[in-house]
Amino acid sequence: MSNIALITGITGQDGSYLAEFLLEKGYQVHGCFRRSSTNAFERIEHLTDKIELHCTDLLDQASLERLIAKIKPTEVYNLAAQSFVGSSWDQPILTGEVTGLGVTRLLEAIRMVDTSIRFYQASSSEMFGKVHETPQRETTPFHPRSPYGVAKAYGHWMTVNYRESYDMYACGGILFNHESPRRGLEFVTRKISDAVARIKLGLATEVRLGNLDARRDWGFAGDYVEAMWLMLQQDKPIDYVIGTGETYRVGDFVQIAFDRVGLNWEKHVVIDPKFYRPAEVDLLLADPMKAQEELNWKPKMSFQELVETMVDHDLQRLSALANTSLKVLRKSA
Ligand code: NAP
Ligand code: G4F
Repeated sequence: MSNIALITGITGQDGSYLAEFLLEKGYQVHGCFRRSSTNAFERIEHLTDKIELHCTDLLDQASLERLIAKIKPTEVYNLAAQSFVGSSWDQPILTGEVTGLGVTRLLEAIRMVDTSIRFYQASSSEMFGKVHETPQRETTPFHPRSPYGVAKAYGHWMTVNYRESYDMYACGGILFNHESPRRGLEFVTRKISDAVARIKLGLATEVRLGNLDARRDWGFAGDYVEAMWLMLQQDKPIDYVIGTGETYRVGDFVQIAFDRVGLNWEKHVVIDPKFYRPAEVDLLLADPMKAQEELNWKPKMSFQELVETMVDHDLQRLSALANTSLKVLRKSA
C-alpha cells in the first residue's frame, strides 16, 4: 500500500518543504488550503501538478472529517496555525480557535474515521516561554508568554492526551525557530534579509526593529521537515525537541546580514518600540540530544549559512523585480 500524506498548512513555509520531501520519498501528497481572496500558492506553485489540494479550514470540523474519510491518509501532518506570535495579542481568540482548538478538531476527525492514522502536531519552543531551564529539552516545563504559546501548549497536550486516551500514534515535534527564503516577511529573520536587500539596491534606507537582544535557536526549515517525518516512522509515538543547540541574538542576525552586502548595520537599523512585545521570550536554546540519538537527526545548515542564504535570495529576487519594472517603464516611455 502506498503512503498517503495529508498536510494542513501546505501553503506555508514548512508545508512547502515537507511536500517536496514526501514527494521525493514516493508519497501521494494531499494538502489543505483555506479559501482566501488573494493567491496564497506562491510557495507551492512548482508542485501543483504533483499534489492534490483540498479547500478546508481548521475552523470547520465537518470539512476535516469529510476530507480524511475521502482521501484515507496514512499520515497527517498538522502544520496549519495562526503562526505569528506578534499577531496573537491582536487576535487571541482566533489564535486559540485555530492554533489550539484546531488541533482537537483534527484529532477528533481522525478518531472518527480511523485511529490507525499517524498524526504529527507542529508544537513549538514558544511553549517554553519564560524558560525554567537552559537548554530546553523534552522534560522542561512549559511557561508560555503569548496567546500563541498558550494555544500551542493546549494543542500539544491534546495530542498527548489522544495518544494516551485512544492509543493513537500522535506526537508533537517541539521545533525551535526555523527559517528559509520562504519565511513570511513578518518574521524577524526574513524582515531583516528583505530589508538588507532593499537597502543594498537603493530601494530603502532603513529597517525598523524591536528587541535586538532576544536570543533564538535558529535552523533551516528544509532540515526540520525530515525530523517531522522521522517522528512518524518510529515504533512508538514520542515527542521530540528539534533545534540546533546554538543560540544567537537578533542583533547577531542583523550584523551578519548587513556584513554580507558590505554595509554598516548601525547606519540603517532604527529601534522602534512598536515592535516590542507585551511579554518577551528572552532566550531559547534547544537540547536536541534525544532526537540526535533516537532519530539520528541532525541539522545540516549553519547559522551563518542560513543568514547568507536568505540575504542572497532576497537580493536576487528584488534585483529581478527591479529589472522587470525598469524594462516595463522603458517600454511604456
Ligand atoms: P506559516 O508559514 O505561517 O504557515 C501557516 C499555515 O497555516 C499556512 O499555510 C496558512 O494558510 C495555514 N493556516 C492559517 N490559518 C488556517 C486555518 N484557519 N485553517 C487552515 N489553515 C490555516 O508557518 P510555518 O513557519 O510553515 O510553520 C508551520 C507550523 O509549525 C505552524 O503550526 C507553526 O505554528 C509551527 N511552528 C513553526 C516554527 C517556525 O519557526 N517556523 C517553529 C515551531 C512551530 P494561508 O497560506 O492561507 O495563510
Ligand atoms: O521572528 P519572530 O517573530 O519569531 P518568534 O516570535 O520567535 O516565533 C517563531 O518561532 C516560534 C518557535 O519558537 C514559532 F512557534 C512561531 O510560529 C514563529 O515561527 O521573532 C523572533 C524575535 C522575538 O524575540 C521578537 O521580539 O525577534 C524579536 N524581534 C525584534 N524585532 C522582532 C522584531 N520580531 C519581529 N517579528 N519583528 C521585528 O521587527
